[in-house]
Amino acid sequence: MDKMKSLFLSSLLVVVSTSGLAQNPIIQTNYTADPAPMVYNDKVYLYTTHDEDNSTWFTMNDWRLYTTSDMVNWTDHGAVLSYTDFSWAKGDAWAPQCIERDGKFYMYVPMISNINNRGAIGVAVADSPYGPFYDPLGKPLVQSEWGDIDPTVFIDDDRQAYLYWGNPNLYYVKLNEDMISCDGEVVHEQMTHEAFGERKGNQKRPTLYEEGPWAYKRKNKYYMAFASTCCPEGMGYSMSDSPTGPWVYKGMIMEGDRRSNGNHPGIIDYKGNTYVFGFNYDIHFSKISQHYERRSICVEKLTFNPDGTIQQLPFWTAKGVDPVGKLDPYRRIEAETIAWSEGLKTEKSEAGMYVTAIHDGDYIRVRNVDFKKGAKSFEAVAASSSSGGQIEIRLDNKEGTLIGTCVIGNTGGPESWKTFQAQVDKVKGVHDVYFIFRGGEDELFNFDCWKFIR
Ligand code: FUB
Repeated sequence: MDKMKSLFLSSLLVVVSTSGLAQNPIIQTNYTADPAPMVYNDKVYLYTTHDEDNSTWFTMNDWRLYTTSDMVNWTDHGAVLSYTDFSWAKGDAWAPQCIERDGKFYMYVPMISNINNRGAIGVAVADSPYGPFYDPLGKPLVQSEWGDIDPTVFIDDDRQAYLYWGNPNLYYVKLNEDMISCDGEVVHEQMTHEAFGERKGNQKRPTLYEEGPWAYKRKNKYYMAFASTCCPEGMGYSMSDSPTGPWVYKGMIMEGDRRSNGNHPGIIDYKGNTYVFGFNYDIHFSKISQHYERRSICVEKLTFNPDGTIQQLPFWTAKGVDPVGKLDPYRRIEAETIAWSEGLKTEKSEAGMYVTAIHDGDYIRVRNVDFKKGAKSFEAVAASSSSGGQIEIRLDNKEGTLIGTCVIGNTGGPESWKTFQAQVDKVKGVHDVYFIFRGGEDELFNFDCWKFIR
């Protein structure tokens, strides 16, 4: 990938809001990029790439999944696919997209192929959006001599599926109904100024199209959003009356900004709104001023003009988007369901996901918790090989009303789970809930799930 790293970024130190009111970036426990949101059965499934914590360049080994039903509380499902699941791949688990067809889930992923040492696109299939995904082909779906990255997949209303991809050119091919074979030849889109805008001073990349295409349809208009120019990358888009073009460049969804070297649009309609996902480097820059590829996914709401064009957004706001649902606290909520957190990591064991690396002062915020039936007590499933700690339960902000404290003791091991209970003060209505972790200097405990009892 032809990316000039912007050295000036190393002097930028971005301060992520620690007020507990921030909503962007939406994932704080891992570095995530290249958002691929999918709506299925009234839920958003967000497939992501994953920059390793120590990544200095694009150190990316697997694809992760996060889900939400309210656009603010995101549940971490960990890695659902890795490049090691493809016998022909040797690394670089880059921008994916997953789509459902007739009850099966198809994930298109670019990797470096060990056949010709270049980027190639594979497909993995599962019976559930959570996986397990497997490689039905045992070879790339698309492999050319020029290197192929950033697939986006789209099924039109007539059920014809299309796969688009490419940097610095845009290609597409029709997919057969089986979704794992191509119908006909690969088409190289005409990279004209009219189609993708004009970039000045770069003969190899004459248009604003850089990479990361995202195909989307609304009211019979086709949209091709893409990471635009480099670097920094913004997000541009073109429109067409057909999924195969001709495309007409319409402008920027978001201008490039020094706070984000890269970008990568993912667009969905959900609960009456349209959302665009992308990423910035805020969490990374809040820790270290050196520029590395450690990115964090953000989301904003899109607004359309009557002619279908998109109103340009400012750079990612800290506020992000408003909730479009409420959290039911009387059912088991996974601890890794998080609107905002500080200091925490998540881990996957055979028993499932849990929150770990919990130290004194770290916290989780969950939003829009609906205490419509009140609550008498709180229950947490946790495990500790140390002396444990406490979970302070506070309402509406980090220093808000303390309604209870759940004491977590030693359980005999980091995955020896036990249920702990605490009485809570009277609570009614809809609140943001903060779990503030308290204890000694060492790691306190691992946190699996929680609920309130009426
Ligand atoms: O994340 C690795 C690569 O960087 C993606 O494939 C591109 O879209 C860019 O985001």
